[in-house]
Amino acid sequence: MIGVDRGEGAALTELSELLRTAGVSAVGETVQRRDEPDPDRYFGKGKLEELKESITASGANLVACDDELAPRQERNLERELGVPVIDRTAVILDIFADHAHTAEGKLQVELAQLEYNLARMRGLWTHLERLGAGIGTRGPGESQIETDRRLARDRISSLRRKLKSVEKNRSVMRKRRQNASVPLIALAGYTNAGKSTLMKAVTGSDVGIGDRPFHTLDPTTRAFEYQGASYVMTDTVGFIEKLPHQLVEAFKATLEETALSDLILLVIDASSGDAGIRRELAASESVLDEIGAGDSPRLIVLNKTDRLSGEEVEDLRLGWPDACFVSALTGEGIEDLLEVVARTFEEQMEPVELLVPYGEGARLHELHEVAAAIERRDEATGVRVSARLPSTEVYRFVDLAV
Ligand SMILES: Nc1nc2c(ncn2[C@@H]2O[C@H](COP(=O)(O)OP(=O)(O)OP(=O)(O)O)[C@@H](O)[C@H]2O)c(=O)[nH]1
Ligand SMILES: [Mg+2]
Repeated sequence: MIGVDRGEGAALTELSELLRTAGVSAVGETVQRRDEPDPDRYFGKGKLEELKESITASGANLVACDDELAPRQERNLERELGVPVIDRTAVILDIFADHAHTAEGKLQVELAQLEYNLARMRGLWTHLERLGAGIGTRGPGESQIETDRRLARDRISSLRRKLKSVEKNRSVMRKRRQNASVPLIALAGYTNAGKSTLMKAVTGSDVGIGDRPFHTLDPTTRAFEYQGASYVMTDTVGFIEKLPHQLVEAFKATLEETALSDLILLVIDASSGDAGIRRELAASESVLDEIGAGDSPRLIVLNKTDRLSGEEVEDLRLGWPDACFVSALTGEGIEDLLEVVARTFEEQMEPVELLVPYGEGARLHELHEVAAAIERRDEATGVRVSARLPSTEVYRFVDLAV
């Protein structure tokens, strides 16, 4: 494993986790302290020599880089080192390809992989073009790559079209949920933080849980009730630092579930230490920004408290006074979390008493679209309705208030 320490102390533990998930075992790491990777070879000359020696000594047959490599860096490294070189993005794409189960997930991963490969082919192609211009010929390699690029582009357009139609289905379902005006809660956060475990603890539904990054790729939505009110919870793909933008792009539709939710539970592994918590939070915030959920209401959930001592939890509470502390595994704190969630939604809803005159079915319909906890009673002049309305919608019905 290779990486650059930009002064924050590069830890390749995450890369080794990713590699383990992809079925590769790491035998060593070489890190260089520098502001930016070398644009041509990633490392400087001396470090490259050191790397060569450690490859020979360890018998490694693959080099994995913690950053996304420019095609040129990748090519130069392979030439110098004599072993295949892959970057972080390729490793993550590989894991995604392995974990995608639904038709949509598979399409999304293939799209991301093609985009990634196309960029690489383009790099190779410009390189050959330069050579070609030098010796004044068009090499066969070049036309082959042109064909490959065209095929890749065709496939990309066809994948985009297919994804569009899947998306349409999804938005119909989402619309139906929104109309039912059941609050939608989305789980978001670092991969392996325990989102799916929390989903299971809250909804009782049997979702996939695994001690490896990116176990969940396909979104799951489950309903649950708390104190008589209904909610819907969605669990989706986890985040990571430097999440390949091709993936964010390809998973836009999936991630939209998160962006459109009424409340985001930002799940963080509380046992990853203060620096770890901050890192997970920063990585999650940056993905949320990228998917347009930067301003969505959210609640920080610090999970896995069972791994901490009572004292450690108290210390964390001081630093994170607004966070909810839970153990999705033991169920500790879940009740308090749901209480906070319920209160959050209550604050956004106002109780109303309305009288809808007979013959105004359209208004009743309108009401049903946005109101919750509707109770209706037929009276002499119309339907008497008690309900809770989102504060932002109350003005639409003031004329019916009693
Ligand atoms: N000790 C402890 N382990 C937990 C807790 N919650 C989750 N885990 C473990 O953490 C690992 C990851 O849990 P998941 O629920 O799959 O995590 P996730 O956030 O859904 O991860 P991805 O879907 O891969 O992004 C599993 O091994 C869980 O058993 C907890 O509260 N305490
Ligand atoms: Mg999961």
